[in-house]
Amino acid sequence: LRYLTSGESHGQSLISILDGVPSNIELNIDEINEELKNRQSGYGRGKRMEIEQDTINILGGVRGKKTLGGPISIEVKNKDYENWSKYMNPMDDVDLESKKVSNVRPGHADLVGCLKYDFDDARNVLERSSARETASRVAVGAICKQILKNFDIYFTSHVVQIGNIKDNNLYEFDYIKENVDNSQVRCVNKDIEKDMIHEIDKVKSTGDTIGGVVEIRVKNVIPGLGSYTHFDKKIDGELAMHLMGTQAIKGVEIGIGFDVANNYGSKVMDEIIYNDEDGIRRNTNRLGGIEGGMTTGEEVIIRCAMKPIPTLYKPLNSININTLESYQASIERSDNCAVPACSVVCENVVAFVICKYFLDKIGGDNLLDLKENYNSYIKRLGDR
Ligand code: EPS
Repeated sequence: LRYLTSGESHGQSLISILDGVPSNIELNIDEINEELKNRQSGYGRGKRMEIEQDTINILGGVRGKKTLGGPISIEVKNKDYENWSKYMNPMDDVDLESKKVSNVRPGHADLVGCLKYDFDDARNVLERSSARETASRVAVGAICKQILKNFDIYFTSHVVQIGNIKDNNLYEFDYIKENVDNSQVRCVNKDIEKDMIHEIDKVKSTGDTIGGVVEIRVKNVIPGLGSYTHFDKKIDGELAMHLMGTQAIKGVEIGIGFDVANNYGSKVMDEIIYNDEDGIRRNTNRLGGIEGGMTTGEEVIIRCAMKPIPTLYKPLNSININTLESYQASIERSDNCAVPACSVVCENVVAFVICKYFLDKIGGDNLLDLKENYNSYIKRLGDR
């Protein structure tokens, strides 16, 4: 399973091509669009979200709602392109001056992007580095979820920190899944939610931005996705790569994460138990469902730290890349907190990786073969 995305934030469309999906998987377009809507609805987003109402248009690889086994091409249109075609049209002459960005923003891809690609205009960089691209990644992940639904593998995510407001409570998977979409900040504790909203408002009033931490959970993952046999087959490595490759993510933890360093071994490992009903289980899940680069069958638990968005309404000191004079960074329309959106994005990014490793492990060109292979693996594990 692999995918590519293409498209600029204010271009015509975002396009993704997802290759390796088995045939005869039924797709539910409403569920995919619901994911896209959730990505857009978080508290703290800017004016752009009032313009866009993202929905997907499937251009290939699917017939009569069922996958054909070939690459699936997915389009998410940018409604804002109407207002940007004179600056962004790919093949006509365009107005290069009106939207030119020369005062590069600290913490953004602007500066190094211009140096590396030989641009005098950071617009050429920010259009692609923009987190608008995550709409494509959510669409791809949403399709992966629909593949895995056939095997009762489910995903959820929530916000556990905005700035220094933390939700340290432990929640069951189902509680998060049932409640998270009712919260504007994707926090399932009503009191903490209020504090988070207050924090976002406070930060916005000062022209600043704020980051946070999101937690992703995956339920009913079979044991043995990934492998200990080589570094690049370890599923935790691949999860970290895809998540760190998501705009603004600065850290990824699995299970208790960095806390492994603060505790003795007896408080880090999960004891192994067996009973006839549940089979082989772990008594705790501190290692977040991954041991030796392989899923254990326990819930996969991942946390990601998102940095505050670098586009500030009270800009930091920087330089003009063309004159090299000191300037304040450019002010662009922006979100002041995108942590709730990041929770939806990371959940779908994880769905792609889990699906990729699931298909690698189970194999099968079509849903029937996949189910047979799955059943035979589960039966063999059950016999142990
Ligand atoms: C973004 C800037 C804002 C965000 C955008 C990401 O857009 P604009 O420049 O049009 O105001 O709203 O996010 C999205 C459009 C999105 O769909 O998530 C940036 O600079 O990264």
